[in-house]
Amino acid sequence: MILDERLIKTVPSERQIKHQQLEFYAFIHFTVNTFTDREWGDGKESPDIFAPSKLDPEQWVLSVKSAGMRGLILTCKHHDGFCLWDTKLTAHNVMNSPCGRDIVRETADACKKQGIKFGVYLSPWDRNSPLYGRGSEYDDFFVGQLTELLTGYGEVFSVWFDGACGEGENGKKQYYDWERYYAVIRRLQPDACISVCGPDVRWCGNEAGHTRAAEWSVVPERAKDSEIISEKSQHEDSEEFRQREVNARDSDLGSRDILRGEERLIWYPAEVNTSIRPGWFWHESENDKVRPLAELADIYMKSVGGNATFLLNVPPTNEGLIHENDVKRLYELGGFLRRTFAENILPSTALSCENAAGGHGIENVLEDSYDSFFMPTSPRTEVTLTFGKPEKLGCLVLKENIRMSQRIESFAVEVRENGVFRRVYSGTVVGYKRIVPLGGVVTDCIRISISDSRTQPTLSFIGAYRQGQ
Ligand code: FUL
Repeated sequence: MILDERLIKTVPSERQIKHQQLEFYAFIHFTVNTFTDREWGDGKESPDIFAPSKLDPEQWVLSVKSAGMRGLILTCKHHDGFCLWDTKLTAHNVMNSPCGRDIVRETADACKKQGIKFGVYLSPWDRNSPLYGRGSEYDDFFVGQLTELLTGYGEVFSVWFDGACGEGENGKKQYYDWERYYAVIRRLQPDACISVCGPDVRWCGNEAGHTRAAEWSVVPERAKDSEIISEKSQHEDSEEFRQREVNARDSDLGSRDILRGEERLIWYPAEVNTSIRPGWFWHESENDKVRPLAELADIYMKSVGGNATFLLNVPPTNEGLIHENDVKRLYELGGFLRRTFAENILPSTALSCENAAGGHGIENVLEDSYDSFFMPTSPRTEVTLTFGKPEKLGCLVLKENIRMSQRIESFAVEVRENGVFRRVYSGTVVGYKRIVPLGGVVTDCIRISISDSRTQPTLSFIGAYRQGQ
């Protein structure tokens, strides 16, 4: 019955599960670029220009929290090499600027105080360091930077590396010793995920917020080496890149056909990263270009609701605050999510299913936990949700027990109207979470049919939500 043992033996690590459960978290891009109106600095900027007059990392944290985000990743050092913390390894840092405050410390503390996770972006490409391009001398310096960040600022949930690798101030390129960097991170922060240029979280392949209809978490190991996703991130400072979508060749990374014949499979879940504005850094000219609520809500539904996580960048201004237009949009997004998922009506719904395996009955989907889950005796099954009266529904949420890998490959949702079932959705991946939009359909009964699965499918949770007001 099992299609291929290796497929379902490929499961997430605990750190990957914890990371995926964060679902939605913020990127904060802030450095000298904020003051030069550029996207990439050249490393020659004077620390004197870094002078935010109203710097308030707690305002950043409160703003992103209002959108429902559960973590924040700060650009501790971008390609320009300017460090936002009190580092002993280079003078090119915030303590030698008019700001004079350890921004990494203040941000990590604000996250802790407000109960969200803190993560670090540290650019391996460093256009300021004279050591860059000098092999292990630079690796020592970079490992020293990692060590400061991973030992001095409390728990870190993500170490986010992009793949940009240009020339340093001496005109040379550096060949990064990734394995050495990874070993340091594992030793100092074993629970942190190493994202994008790392083994734990996969870049979705674009920076525009474009999502795949089928985003698999079990993929060939080759996905780690950029062979499938041709670039791990932006390699040139171009707006065109930031808007680029996934190309067709990359649209399916893990279907049964793709995995067939692959020797090594890994659990490598996707993260969708994009900015709330056109740029990663703040530009005054983009204050009126904050993305509309509908667009952000759509990316949320298709990323978090499409078996990926959502990393949304919100850049502070040169005053050191999130701009009021972004603050407003984040709050609106939070409101939209609170309304959309206000009440799960499943507990007062009659549930029935075909062929539940012993101990894995359908009632287990009421509790959102991997300890109790529904599992039928065969790869196909049908689950029926019968409401006491017609309900106007906004969406349905399905979750697999990913501790047992992802198994579902094909499913459909039908709604009953005037006694007749009508198919409103058909899909492939469920994985960690699938949000099925129902668009306000009025129905007294929903049928979920799983028509294909790698072996007996699991559902750890089902939620049904009324249309938000
Ligand atoms: C890329 C960088 O070049 C961009 O500036 C930005 O930081 C993005 C998230 O990653 O590789």
